[in-house]
Amino acid sequence: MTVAYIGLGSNLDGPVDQLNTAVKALGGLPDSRLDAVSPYYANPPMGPQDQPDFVNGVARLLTGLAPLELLDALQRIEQQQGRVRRRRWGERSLDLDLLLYGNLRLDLPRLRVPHPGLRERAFVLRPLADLAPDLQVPGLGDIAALLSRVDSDDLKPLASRSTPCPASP
Ligand code: 5RU
Ligand code: CA
Ligand code: CA
Repeated sequence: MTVAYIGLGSNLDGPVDQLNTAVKALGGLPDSRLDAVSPYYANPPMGPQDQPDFVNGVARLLTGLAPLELLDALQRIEQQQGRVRRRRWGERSLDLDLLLYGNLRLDLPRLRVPHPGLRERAFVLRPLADLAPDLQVPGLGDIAALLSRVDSDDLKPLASRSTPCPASP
């Protein structure tokens, strides 16, 4: 079994529900066990800014799937949830990224691991650090040093991943 970290993102069609549904689907993947899910963070879009804020988080999966098998599985979950995507770097209802796969480094046409955007993205580094404060990112060093180099002031932790607000009395 290999420890894989999956980035979760959405800014369309009920982002928190999208992430919760995806987390359930991750838990059902063959030959795999969902190990932990970070808090979710609302945060402004990077790239094109004329789109809604995102909700982002990270899940940790123990898996016997090979990297490309896992990538296929992530893309199937995106499709099963009816992924809508309008333009490059634009709004989408669900984005699942394979961020890390053990200590592997991969540079394939379909898949680069560690994820090439990791270094500059607070919305990935912060939840990764929540799950694994002592993580060593292959080729990039320790997560705390990486996190200290980005601005995470705009990340707003959401109160809960899935518990609805109680009805007022
Ligand atoms: C350029 C810079 C393009 C950073 C992209 C997300 C990037 C995003 C996301 C937030 C994109 C790739 N912004 N922008 N969360 N994805 N906050 O998941 F990430 S498009
Ligand atoms: Ca992404
Ligand atoms: Ca993606």
